[in-house]
Amino acid sequence: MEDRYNFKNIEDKWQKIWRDEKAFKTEDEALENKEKYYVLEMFPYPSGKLHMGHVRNYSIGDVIARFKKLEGYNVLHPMGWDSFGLPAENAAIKNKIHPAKWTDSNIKAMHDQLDSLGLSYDWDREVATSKPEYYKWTQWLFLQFYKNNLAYKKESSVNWCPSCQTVLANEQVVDGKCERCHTSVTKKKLSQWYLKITDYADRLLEGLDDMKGWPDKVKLMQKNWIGKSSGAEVDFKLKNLNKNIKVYTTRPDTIYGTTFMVLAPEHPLVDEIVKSTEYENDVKAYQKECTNKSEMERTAVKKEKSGIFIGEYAINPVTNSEIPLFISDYVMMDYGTGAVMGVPAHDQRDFDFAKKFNLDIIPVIEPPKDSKIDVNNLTEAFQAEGIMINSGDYNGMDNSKAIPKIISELKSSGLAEPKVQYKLRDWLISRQRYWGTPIPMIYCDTCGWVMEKEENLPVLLPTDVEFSGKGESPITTSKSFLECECPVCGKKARREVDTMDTFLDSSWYFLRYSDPKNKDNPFERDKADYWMNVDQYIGGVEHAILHLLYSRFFTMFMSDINLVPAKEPFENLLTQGMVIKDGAKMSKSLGNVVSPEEIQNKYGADTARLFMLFAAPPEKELEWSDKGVEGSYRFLNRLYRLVTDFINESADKVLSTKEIIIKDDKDRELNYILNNTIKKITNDLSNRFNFNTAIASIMELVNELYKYKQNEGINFPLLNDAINKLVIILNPFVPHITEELYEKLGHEKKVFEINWPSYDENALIKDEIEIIIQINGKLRAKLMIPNNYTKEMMESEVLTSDKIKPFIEGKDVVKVIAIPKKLVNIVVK
Ligand code: ANZ
Ligand code: ZN
Ligand code: ZN
Repeated sequence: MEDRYNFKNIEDKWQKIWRDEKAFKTEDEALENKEKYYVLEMFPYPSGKLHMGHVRNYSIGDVIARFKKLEGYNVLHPMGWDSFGLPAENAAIKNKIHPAKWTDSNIKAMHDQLDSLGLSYDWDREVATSKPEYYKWTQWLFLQFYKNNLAYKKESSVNWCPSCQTVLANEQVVDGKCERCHTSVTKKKLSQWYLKITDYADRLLEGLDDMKGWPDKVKLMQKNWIGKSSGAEVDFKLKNLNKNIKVYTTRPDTIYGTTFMVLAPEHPLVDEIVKSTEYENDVKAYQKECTNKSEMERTAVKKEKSGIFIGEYAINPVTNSEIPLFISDYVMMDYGTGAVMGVPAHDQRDFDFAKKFNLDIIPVIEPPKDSKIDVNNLTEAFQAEGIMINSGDYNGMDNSKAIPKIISELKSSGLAEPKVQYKLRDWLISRQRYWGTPIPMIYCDTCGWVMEKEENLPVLLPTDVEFSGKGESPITTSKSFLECECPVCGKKARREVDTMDTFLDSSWYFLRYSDPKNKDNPFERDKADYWMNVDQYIGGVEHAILHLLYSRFFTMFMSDINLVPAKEPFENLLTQGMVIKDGAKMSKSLGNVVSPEEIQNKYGADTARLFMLFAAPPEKELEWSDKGVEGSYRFLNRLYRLVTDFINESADKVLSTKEIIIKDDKDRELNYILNNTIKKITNDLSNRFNFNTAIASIMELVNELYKYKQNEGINFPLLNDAINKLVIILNPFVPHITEELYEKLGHEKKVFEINWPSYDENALIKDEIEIIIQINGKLRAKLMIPNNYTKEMMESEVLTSDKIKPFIEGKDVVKVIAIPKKLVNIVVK
């Protein structure tokens, strides 16, 4: 009877068994006293369709989860949905369907797709951030931030996407454009909620040092984002107005070279300086020009500098010279003091500015003697270290040594303070959208902003809203939502209509999985204690900064208020590479998308998984290849044939694996390859996630098994052992076909119920050498022994050898001298 690999039947069958038997349900530690392992893939936005990037991400996670379970860990491997966000709202406007309905049907569709890939999730722990049971706790957490003075409302000029009609965080503005719709971002004054992540800047930075399990590139990106720098704030007197202006500089050593000063156009002193002067109108016009520019545009290093003189001078505190005052868009108001001392000789932006406005360039640091730079005729700023010149008493000193000296000298005259600065800004969390977590705050004319009472949470999203796509957030069209009672004085009040940035939802979901159904708390402390940290987190590198930084911030805060033990959420991080085709990321606009369904229908989920895992190491880009997919499919067919043929051929054989006797070299060779493969896979899966090389060596094992079967006198117990173990070690990669084959091999237990095979170190000793055996100094025999045998092992091997027995039988062995790799001399009487 021909038995062909029918992936469709096999995959449906095993998915049903896993579902029905709740094969991957996780027990809390109270029930099972096992060591835990928490593996997590970044949860998706429920767009309705999986793409290849998802398949790759989840296949990687699934291998780890299944492997750890086989190793005997109590594995937590959950999945959920980052289900708030703009697409649902846009769909509501376009298709007249409520965002909740649209989201729910997408979740269902994607859940089915995940199941069809055979992913080993504990679906009993599924969470969706847009469900009231979940966002109740996001709101509760917001209130904890508020109570701890880490949430505040502030009027500010914000990034505004005119097309999405919402505020964007700096991080969501890419090259001056909206990250989502690519419309140019403008500025708008709005009163917004912020979380004070800057209070945690130092801890977020220092924490990185201990995070051995994170890729260096991700840590560096976070470090740069936090952007700690140290320097000083220095006071410059104004010539006419009786005021000082503070600048922030990281290079006080260059102060003698300061030939002008630049203020941000928004600097509060500008209006006062130009009021009723001839400069007033031009300055106003320039300021207006700047308002619509993004930070990215303004600070680009290469761009042509613009600016305007504002009719005032400052006094350089060390040279007493008068320096002209400008405004320019390259100085940002929200960094440092919003004012810089212009040192054109040593700062490129200042250099460009000085060239444009014909300002003095005074070098104060000398390039090394052997360099070609003419310090009195610079063609660009000299930004490196060197010896001080044109700097009074500091001449001749290393510039780095001068920094603290100049700071302390200025400090003693009350003109400077050492200062540490961060690039990191507070996190703007208000969004003028409907489909997000309502911010649980209430405005009362008498009491101001007050918190909704915790017992009234969740503040539910209203349903009586219109999705017109125009103007303000749809939430503002709901009467029932807006009007409420002040929780403090009971008077009529109104609710905050902004919802939260969805990054808040995803900043704590990994904790909710530890106790997803809890109605009284975000999670039980005990459960978080047991499950945290996430042992292995897997996701795209595009989340290196925002999601991963915010999650760290949330976790630190929750640890400060004793909600969680861990200060860091993710022990190990794997950032998987992109899936590309024809050299570019798969995308609709390029028309190079291959859908997972297409591949699954043609070849099955196991083939799709195997291809993804085999084609490249997880961190690297994966180039799509139809040939590669076919190759993976052929391999699975070959595997299927190998095992089913073996079952037929061995039907009448005794196959006890307890007693495997290695009879000859070909047995020894196979046993070696088998154990070596298990060892390699175990290492590859435990430490490095080198799935591609792991799979390559399993393929090699399959080749060897085919070869072995060609031999005369097959050792069936050995072959049986090898084939059983082959099926188990392939299981994490291709779970359906291996469960099927394991069942065909006659096992009652399923692979998900058994243990990972161990390997036999002895079988790995392969290289043998010939040694000489002497009896009383005379050569009597030669013997093959493993080349790494110790003296003791040689001795016992030789004394029990059939070749030697005749020489020593009935005699007294007085002495045995063994020289490793060479000879054994036996002295007998
Ligand atoms: C004088 C100087 C001389 C500077 C020199 C640099 C080199 P980081 O390291 O990023 O913190 N700066 C200060 N505030 C600014 C603002 N609001 N907008 C734009 N630029 C600002 O950079 C600090 C340096 O950036 C400061 O040191 C200042 O220029 C400028 F040879 O002061 B420096
Ligand atoms: Zn937009
Ligand atoms: Zn009130």
